[in-house]
Amino acid sequence: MPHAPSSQPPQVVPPSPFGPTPSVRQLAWHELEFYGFIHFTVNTFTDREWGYGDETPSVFTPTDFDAHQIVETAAAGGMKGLILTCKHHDGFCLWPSRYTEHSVRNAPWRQGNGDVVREISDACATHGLRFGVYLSPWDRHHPEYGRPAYTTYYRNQLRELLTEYGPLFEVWFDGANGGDGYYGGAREHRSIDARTYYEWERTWDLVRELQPDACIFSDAGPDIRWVGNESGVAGDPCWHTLRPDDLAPGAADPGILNSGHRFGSHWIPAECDVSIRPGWFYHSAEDDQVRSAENLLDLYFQSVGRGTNLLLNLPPDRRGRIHDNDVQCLRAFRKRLDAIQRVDLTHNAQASASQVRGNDPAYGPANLLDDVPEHYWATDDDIRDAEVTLMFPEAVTFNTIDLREYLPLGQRIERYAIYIDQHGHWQPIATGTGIGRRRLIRTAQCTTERLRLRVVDGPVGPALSKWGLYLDTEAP
Ligand code: FUL
Repeated sequence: MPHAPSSQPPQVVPPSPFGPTPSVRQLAWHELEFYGFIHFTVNTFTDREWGYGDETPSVFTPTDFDAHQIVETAAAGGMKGLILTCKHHDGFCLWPSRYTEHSVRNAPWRQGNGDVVREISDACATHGLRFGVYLSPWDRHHPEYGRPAYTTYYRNQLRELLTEYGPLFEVWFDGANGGDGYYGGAREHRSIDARTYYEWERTWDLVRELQPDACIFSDAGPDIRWVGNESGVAGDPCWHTLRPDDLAPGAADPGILNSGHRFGSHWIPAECDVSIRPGWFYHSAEDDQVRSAENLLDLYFQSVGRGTNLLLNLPPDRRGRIHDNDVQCLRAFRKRLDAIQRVDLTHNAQASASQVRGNDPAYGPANLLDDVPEHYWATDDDIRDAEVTLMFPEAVTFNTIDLREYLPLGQRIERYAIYIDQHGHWQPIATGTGIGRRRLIRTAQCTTERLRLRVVDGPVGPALSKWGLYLDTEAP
């Protein structure tokens, strides 16, 4: 029998959380889903991916830098924030740091009065995007790299970025570490112990102290983990939980990061970073190798659609703007995604469930359809096999399914199967493991008046907050 929407407060106590659960800052981060990376530095002008560290600041000569064009491009693509490479491995600083001469202060751009970090962070604020920073731990320019003096320098710079550019949503700590470099003229190989050299606990404490709402990203968390590849593809499943015991930035197993640990001790969800072009920095030779909108859509389904966030890199060109090919691609991608999600076909469905927690309508399956993220369908604690059925007044045609768990109660659902009613028989159309923040499922085009979701083998009963259904009319 269909259950009424949950307008009444619950009479029955909610399920206890299962395993680790997200912090408030992690929950806010999950909501972002899609945001951008901006890779920009001397490499843009030397045509390299990793500067050696001996580049002179005079090469940094954007001819028409336009933070608004960059941020507007991101916003039009549906990005909710931008993370800027304030300093990449070459050590050149995009802001006039007090602690080095190797910065925009000594570049011809804006007669040495420019500050890329300021302009991008201000433009983000103007256009309603969140702002985040990338500060490369590895510095191939600094003479003290590899010795204790450098880590003091690194934290001083971090402090500048944490205190002078407004609220940050994410601080990105790269795992790439050590190797050949200029190192103040030494031109040698320097290696460090990735686990101990940077004194990560101390460094992260600084972020907690100065930007308590910012999520800390590294290979191993503590808030967000790397997904283990740079191709934008999350594991299937990609659990939000991890046992980070043996992991450190620059010392983590990509396979483990890609899938997480089902019964991990910490909530450390994955982020998929990938570039819109082959390189992270702009190279004119790659102007005709910008991804297609269809390819971006596939990546979206393989990242956001597996519960992770998608961090897509847009490299500004030598003008200091996003190249038109990238702008067009991002726009086309957005148009395509919006068209898919425009109509949620469940809007006039009725939902019924095999079991509802304490028979309390506050936990009823209508919660899956009301678009209130705090409302969820839940069962009694001992239910390990449960079903929800959607009934439509007329047959609907769809090929895309959208499921979301209620994350404050942990990642609970193990396996799921979806069936359609074909002339009175339940026919399976999709099965899988793990739902989490979001599970987008592409199916063959189906037409039915009844649809069923079954969840089995969970360690506890489910807490599911959304079931959406779309028709992608341009599906390949
Ligand atoms: C890597 C770096 O080495 C690349 O240059 C890029 O910044 C990527 C996002 O992270 O570790």
